[in-house]
Amino acid sequence: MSWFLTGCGVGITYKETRGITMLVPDISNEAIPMRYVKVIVQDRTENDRADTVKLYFFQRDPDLPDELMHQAVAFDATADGAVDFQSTGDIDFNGASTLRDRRLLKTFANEALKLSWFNRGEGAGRSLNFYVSRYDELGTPREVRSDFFQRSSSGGKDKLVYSSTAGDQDCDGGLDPLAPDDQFELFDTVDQQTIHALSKLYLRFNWH
Ligand SMILES: [Ca+2]
Ligand SMILES: [Ca+2]
Repeated sequence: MSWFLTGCGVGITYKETRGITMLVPDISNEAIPMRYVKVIVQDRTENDRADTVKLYFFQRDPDLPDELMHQAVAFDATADGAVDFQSTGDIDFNGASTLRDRRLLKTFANEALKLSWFNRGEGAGRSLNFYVSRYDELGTPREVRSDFFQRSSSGGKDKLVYSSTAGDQDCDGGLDPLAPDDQFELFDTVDQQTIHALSKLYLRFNWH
C-alpha cells in the first residue's frame, strides 16, 4: 500500500511490507524536462554591462533535436539596466499576444540584465536553461532548476558548469529564497537573488 502524504516539499510514500511501514522519499515524479527556456544575455555594445536578453522556448522530444517553438528578445539601448525595445509575442502561451506578455518579458529581461553570466558582444557561449525539475502529485510545479552552460572555445557540446534549484519547501505555494551558495565564485548575492526572481518569473511563461 502506498499513498502521498504531502502536496509540497519532497513527496513521501508510505510502503507497507509485511506489517512494517517504511518512509520512502518519492522520486517518481522527478521530471525529465520536455520544455525549457534557454536564456542568453549579451553585452552587444561591449561596455561591460549586459544590454540584450534573448529567450528561446524549446520543446524536447525523444530521438529528435530540440525544437525551437518561440523566441523573444529585449534590448536596453541606454545602458541604464532597463529594457527600451523588445520583441515579445505570446510568451505566456495563453493564445493571445497582449500587454501582459510584454510586461512579463520586460520584467524578466530587466532581471536577467543583472546577471553576471553574460556574453561579450554577440557571443552565445554562456547560456542558462530554466525548467521545472519537480511536480507534486497534482501536477503543480514545485521546483525550478536553472542550468548554467559554457561553450568550449574548441566547440563541442555546451558544458554544464553550475546548477541551481528553487523549490517550495515551506509549502506556501511560492518558491523559497535560494540558500547562499559560495561554491561558485562567479556568482554574488545579486546573482543569487536574480536567479531566484527569474525562476519565479519562468513559471509565468507556462512553458513546462
Ligand atoms: Ca534603457
Ligand atoms: Ca499571452
